[in-house]
Amino acid sequence: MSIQTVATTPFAGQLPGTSGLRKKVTVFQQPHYLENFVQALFDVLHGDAPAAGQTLVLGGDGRFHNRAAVQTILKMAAARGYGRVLVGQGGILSTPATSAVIRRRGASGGIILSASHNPGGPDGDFGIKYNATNGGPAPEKLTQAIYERTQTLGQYRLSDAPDIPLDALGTHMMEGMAIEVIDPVADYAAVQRELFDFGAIRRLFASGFRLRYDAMWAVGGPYAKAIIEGELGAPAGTVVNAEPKEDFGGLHPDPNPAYADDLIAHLMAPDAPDMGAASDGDADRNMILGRGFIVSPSDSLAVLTAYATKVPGYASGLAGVARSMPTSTAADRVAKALGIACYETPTGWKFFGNLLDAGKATLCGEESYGTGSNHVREKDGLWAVLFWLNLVATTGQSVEQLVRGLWTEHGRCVYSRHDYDGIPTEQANALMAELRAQLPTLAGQTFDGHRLSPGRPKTDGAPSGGSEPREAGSVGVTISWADDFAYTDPVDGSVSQKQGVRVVLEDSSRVVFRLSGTGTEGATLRVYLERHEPDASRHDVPAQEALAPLVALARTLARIEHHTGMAQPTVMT
Ligand code: VG1
Ligand code: CO
Repeated sequence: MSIQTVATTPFAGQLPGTSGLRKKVTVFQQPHYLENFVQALFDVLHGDAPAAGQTLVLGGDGRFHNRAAVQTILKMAAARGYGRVLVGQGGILSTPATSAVIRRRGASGGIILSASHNPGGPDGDFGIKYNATNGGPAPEKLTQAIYERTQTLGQYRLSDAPDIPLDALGTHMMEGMAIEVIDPVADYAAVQRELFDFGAIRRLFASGFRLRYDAMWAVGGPYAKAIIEGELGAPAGTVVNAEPKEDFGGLHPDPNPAYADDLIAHLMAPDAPDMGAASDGDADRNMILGRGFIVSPSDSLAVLTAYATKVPGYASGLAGVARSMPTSTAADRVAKALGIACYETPTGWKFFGNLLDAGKATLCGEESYGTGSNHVREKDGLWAVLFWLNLVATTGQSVEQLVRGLWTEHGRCVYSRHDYDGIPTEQANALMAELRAQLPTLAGQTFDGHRLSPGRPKTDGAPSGGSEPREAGSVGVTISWADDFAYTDPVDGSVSQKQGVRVVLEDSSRVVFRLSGTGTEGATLRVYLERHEPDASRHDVPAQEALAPLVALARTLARIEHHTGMAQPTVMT
């Protein structure tokens, strides 16, 4: 065994996006591609010094290329002088489990191999990201430094040791570094046990409560099996599609109404179970359903916030709640009623880390099916399912009743996200540039359902939408304000600009536009739509119908069809 130095040249584009570096598997399979990124990471973390005595956590969502990448990273960590690597059995660790292991074992950080909700397999996507000592995703300062290092890299170092057997628990040595193959579930399960009333959930299942948990052939399966069926006594078969596959069965492991159609069909059937749930590729996302009822992720965060004190881990109350900017304002309304702070951050879990570390927020959530708390520093799919189970068990209310209670008290934040996938990057950039150029003149403009026109200057008491009568049930048609969201981190003062164009109407309805930072092909435009409906008699109007006037405004304002050639979104959630 010896340490080799390999000459290399920089690759363009190794800039991590919303959640790590994601590229096609074929890109990661190029000689030196993964090695360059990992060397850049180690150089930024340790400078010229060895990582002596430090512990690294390593694992991934089990997708195609996971095993090969784990072996490469072990050899590079050995060359870097790490004292110990904790690697999940079979190279597997879910994203929230990695966060839990880093925190519980006092590791200096961890590497997660995942492209999360993106499809897998030899033609699919692969990804890598680094989580720091607090267990959370590397902040932008760090990802930027890694990127800069990738652009000047001339060599990397790795051991020429043989591959390590990963399928059995045990410890191996490589160049003086200990490699411990750990149970991927143990630390994670210990964290959940401290938070939830497992006894109450066990009694719920014993009373005949039926759950269908769809792990989408991804890494959530082993965790859900061990905890929900194993510890909580749910009948065998509660967790379906539970075995992690390298290509997720050829499906998108993305729990939303577009890709979890099988689960939705089960929950809409006459003999539907009481609750449905799903998690994504790396098990940090969650989708919650009641019998015949789909819970919007923004509502889920609001319900968890409202009822948190029913759960042992949060019984003493919440310090605050945080949501990503495009997530609906339902949580804000609950926070206000509870008298706690609500923070609005840019999209991506890395922005919650400081708020959690500083004790400013206890719960966090995103509209993209992500919810979590200060128990780890990642969103956590199974945690959200356990939270809902605990609430159902202790309140005696169904999933639907819990959400309807929220609506009755605070009104319904009708919400949808429309994605336009696979837009040529230049066209997507042109669309955003045009939107940004309009920002200074948008306030006061009116929209009649077809076109925008400069608003009449407001006079006292005059209806702001012009003299035409509004359609019954139409949204407010005058733009109140518009901007490009910028965030100043309240803890370290770091500033993140251009985080999404917000257009807010006089009745507080909202349209937000931003480009995805997780895709690997062209660009994805995300259009987020929100409208508050206080009138309970209108709470059952389907979201797409209630939001149709806002959709028309969004399409006109951004000239979506002109720029993309698309008359309809690819995915609506
Ligand atoms: C998307 C979501 C964002 C989420 C991110 C990572 O990012 O919008 O809310 O944090 O995915 O989720 P973007 O930039 O594509 O909109 V995961 O589960 O893929 O790590
Ligand atoms: Co994910």
